[in-house]
Amino acid sequence: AKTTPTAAKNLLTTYDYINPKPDAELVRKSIVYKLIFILGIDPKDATPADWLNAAMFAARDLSTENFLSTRQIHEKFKKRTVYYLSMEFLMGRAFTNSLINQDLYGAFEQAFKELGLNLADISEQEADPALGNGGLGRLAACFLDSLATLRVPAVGYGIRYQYGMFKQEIVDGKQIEKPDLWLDNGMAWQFARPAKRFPVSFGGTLDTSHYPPRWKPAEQINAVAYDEIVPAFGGQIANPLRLWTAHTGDLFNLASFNEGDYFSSMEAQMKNETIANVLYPNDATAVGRELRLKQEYFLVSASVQDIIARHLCRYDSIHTLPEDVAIHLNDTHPVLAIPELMRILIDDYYLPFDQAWAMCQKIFSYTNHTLMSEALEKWSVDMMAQLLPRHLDIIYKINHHFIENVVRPQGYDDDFIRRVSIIEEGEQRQVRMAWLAVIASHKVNGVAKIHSDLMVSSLFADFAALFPERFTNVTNGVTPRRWIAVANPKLARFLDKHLGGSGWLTDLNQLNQLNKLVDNKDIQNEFANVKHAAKVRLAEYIQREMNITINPNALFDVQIKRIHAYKRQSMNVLHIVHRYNQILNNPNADWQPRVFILAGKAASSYNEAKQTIRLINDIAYFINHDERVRDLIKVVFIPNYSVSLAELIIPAADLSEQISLAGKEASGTSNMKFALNGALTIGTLDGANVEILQHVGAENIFIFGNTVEQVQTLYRNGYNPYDFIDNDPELAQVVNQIAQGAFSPDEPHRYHKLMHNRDEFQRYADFRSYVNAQAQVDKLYRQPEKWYRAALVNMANMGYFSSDRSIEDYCREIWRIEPVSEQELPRLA
Ligand code: CR6
Repeated sequence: AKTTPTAAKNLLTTYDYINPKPDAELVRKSIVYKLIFILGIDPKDATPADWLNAAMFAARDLSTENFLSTRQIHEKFKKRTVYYLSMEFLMGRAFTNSLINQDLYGAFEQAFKELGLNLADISEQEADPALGNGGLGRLAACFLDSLATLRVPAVGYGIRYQYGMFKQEIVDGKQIEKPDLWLDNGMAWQFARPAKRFPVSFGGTLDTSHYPPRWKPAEQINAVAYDEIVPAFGGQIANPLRLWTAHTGDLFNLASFNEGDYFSSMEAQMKNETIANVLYPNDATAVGRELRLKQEYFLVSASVQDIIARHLCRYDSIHTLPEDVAIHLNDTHPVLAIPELMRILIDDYYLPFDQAWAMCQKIFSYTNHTLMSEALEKWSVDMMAQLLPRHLDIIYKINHHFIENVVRPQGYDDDFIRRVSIIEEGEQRQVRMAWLAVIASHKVNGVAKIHSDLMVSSLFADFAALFPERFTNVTNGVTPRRWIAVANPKLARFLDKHLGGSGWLTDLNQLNQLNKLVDNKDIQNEFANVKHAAKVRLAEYIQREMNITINPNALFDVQIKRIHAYKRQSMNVLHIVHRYNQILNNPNADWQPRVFILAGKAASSYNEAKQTIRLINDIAYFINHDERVRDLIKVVFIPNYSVSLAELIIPAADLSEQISLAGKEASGTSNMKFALNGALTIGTLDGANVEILQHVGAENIFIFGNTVEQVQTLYRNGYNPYDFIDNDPELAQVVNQIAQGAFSPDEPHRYHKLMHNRDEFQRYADFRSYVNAQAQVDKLYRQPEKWYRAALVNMANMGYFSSDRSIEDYCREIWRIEPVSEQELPRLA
């Protein structure tokens, strides 16, 4: 039943939109057509948001053929495919990105000009879908861009949360969380797939009197798909991001309905509607909530069912699954995909356990994104027994198989077995999801070299002894399409000019050629102008949105990321206050003016992080209004950090703050985006900073602070913050000022606890070396020739940090996937 009428087939290859490429005239007609016939709006009444929707439909049309033909190629050549499972995709705005990837920006710009409108203003109407918390979700988005651009057969699977990351407002210096209504204006970018639905079951009982045991679930929810097109740079290929939503119409409590209790079956319906409602606003902290577990199972159950259905379209046997399919687990959140696939293979396809297990081990791979113990998911055995009895049963069997067939034969003792068991014993028995991921996967990787090494020597040391060849590293990367071409068009033109074309966009190592130009004064100046223009643009935004005036000639010192104690925003604050004191002590010295720019969200339940936001705002208010500092310091906390704000801020940064405690930031990815945009890094030997140092050279980066080994020694010797405070009078002054209310006179003890806690992340130990490194920054900035030379060297050596390189590593080392070849591409008529 898969025939295509000939007439429709022809349309698929001769659609005159793509061949030849549309000009402004055709684009304008298409936009107006969409406005009238799809949206039903008279052009004379259209708002900018209406125009955006019309334009998005017009742009979507232009990638739809590629999207459909990509699927056809994959089917025709039976391309082995990677399925990337992630609870988060922080895609950012789609419209401008799609125009740039398809080389249509000019045509759309011209079309809007003819309509008397401005494309840049229209693009600003787009909601920024924030279906992720931070680095992990944005990494997934960069990876999708690279997968498409490299023509890798790939599907992203996630959840279409009704409410993404909350909208942050700052009221009286405090974070206020408001719902993010990203779907309010419609979502022209996604195709609804009402027919693509899979039932997801929960609860009930397990009847073990049969083999395989029979799971009789209590509830069933339908997962329904929405597909978002992920266009490759250069057109031709487009992959899907498939996002699941709960079909609320047919949520049903089968058990109570069968018992005739219609009312309580409705009650379950109400409760379950929330499954795809909200993204958990947490970053590096685990949530032990039942709804979270349900969300995770909802994602993997729908996705695994879909993966199998797709496989069976190509092959008539389930046995070929491992040749056809690679499933990647983005952190532990989707790890239930392992018992879910086992369940389907055993219960629905009657495969013996050993055979199903062997298949899983070929199919799954897993990325670890943190060593912080609070972020390693564990679910209580009791809760899992309630919600997913069959899966718990399978996990027990996996654990038994692992201990009896893998661990014991190697002669390990009971203590070792207790440590590696998937089930953590104790008052509350728990399922260790990371252990399950490691045991089931053929490859486990960390996200930067130092992180992968620490992963093997600490968190997974026991497993590394069992499976030494299983562990590997893939250093993170970022896409130059979004982080230069979309975010910083002036820099893109600069690179085009000096690198002889735009080849760098898909081959970032070409930036290397800049190395021979770094001493050229004209080129330094030209880059300084690019930087200045971005700073002016940001200054205008800050003036308009926050009514704060900043000087674009000052040094822009930027820290933007989730607010977390380990990222040490409060150490940044210590330096700001220290500098403030120095200026007041010595007002006539030749100070380098600086603007400190911070942004980021705190998880709603994370008090210390919220206090930090408030402290930054209190200090900003105080210092910005102190006449005596004469604009030598300005402090700005920009509310509601998002991908689109990052696109505005990163190009404008002179200095990138990457100051986490060594050993705590697995990789970081904004560090790469900043350096790629010609900012210099001040940072610790943590995460990818270490590799950035290796690539740009010690003279072009400001490294400070204790190493991982020194940090561990301090911990081991019983770290005492007062060893540092009491021995550094300037530090003691800063701590006392903040703790005693110098910046919160209306409530003097507001920050007492924040300053006098146990300083888990050793801010005080690194303070002095941080302040010294900051002095080096000032010194270099006063020598523009040296500064811009260093900035150019940074850019020139960032080729390695393209997400294209990361994805090539994954394809080769982990997934064994071949891209669509030149020959397999459809030929344009
Ligand atoms: N918080 C790491 O902390 C890393 C990203 C992407 C993080 C960060 O250093 O760059 O993942 N970890 O690999 C988690 O989310 C668990 C992050 O974004």
